[in-house]
Amino acid sequence: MSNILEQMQKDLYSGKVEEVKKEVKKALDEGLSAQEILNQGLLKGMERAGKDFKAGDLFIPEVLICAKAMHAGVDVLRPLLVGSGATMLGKIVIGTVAGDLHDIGKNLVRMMMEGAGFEIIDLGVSVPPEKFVETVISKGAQLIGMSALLTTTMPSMKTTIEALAKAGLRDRVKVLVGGAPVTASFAESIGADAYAPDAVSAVDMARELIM
Ligand code: B1M
Repeated sequence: MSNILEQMQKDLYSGKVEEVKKEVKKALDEGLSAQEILNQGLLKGMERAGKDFKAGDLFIPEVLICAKAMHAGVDVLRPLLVGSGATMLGKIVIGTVAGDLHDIGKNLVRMMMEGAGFEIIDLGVSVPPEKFVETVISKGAQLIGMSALLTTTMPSMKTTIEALAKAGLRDRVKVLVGGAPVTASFAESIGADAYAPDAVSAVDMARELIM
């Protein structure tokens, strides 16, 4: 692996925001692709932080600092991942479900969807079911994308689908779910239309569902 990617992983793990930004720019200058830098540099660094967090070797403030460095690196890549001049394929409301503050994966999904030409309304984190429903009505969205990273917040996906049905919207809005603990069988069990394991397949699924 290129030295710059290894250094990027280390600096992301140490939360060195400015260094990570510089390394992302340098890696681009060296000819690495945005996707390669994202997968082999930034996400690998975050993965290491995740392992150590799980093992109890890193604590929340430290993981937050890693996440800040991750966001800084992704910001540099954003124009390349998102592309330009794409036409709007449809409207998607996206958010992390109620009680859940994890947004790195959701932001990647949003970026990829924007890049593919969808109009995205991002409700942020800890989005209650009624907020999803309200936004579908006010913005006329065709799809809701929900992200959950905690097993304890996954049930909010089901509650949101029930709230859509109660509002009489279920027939005209598709539901896509994802996030590390979410599976295809869970998606099916709660009545979602689709599950995507990563940001790239989320775009494929959205295309299939809306178009
Ligand atoms: Co938290 N956390 N965290 N955390 N955190 C996890 C998720 C955990 C697995 C760590 C662990 O113990 N191993 C664990 C959950 C355990 C469980 O539920 N089974 C956990 C926990 C327990 C917690 C707290 C409860 C800790 C505590 O307080 N004791 C707490 C909860 C706070 C809350 O949400 N209410 C907490 C807090 C935090 C931080 C705030 C410190 C920080 C979040 C910062 C932020 O997001 N801005 C954080 C982080 C960073 C993590 C880990 C380390 C990394 C998550 C991440 O960003 N991954 C995570 C450990 C891990 O996952 N290994 C962990 C990278 C990201 C690109 O992947 O989000 O999976 P991911 O997204 C992927 C796919 O899943 C998919 O595409 C993305 C890109 O390919 N995808 C979708 C995601 N959403 C999608 C939506 C789609 C389709 C695909 O359609 C709409």
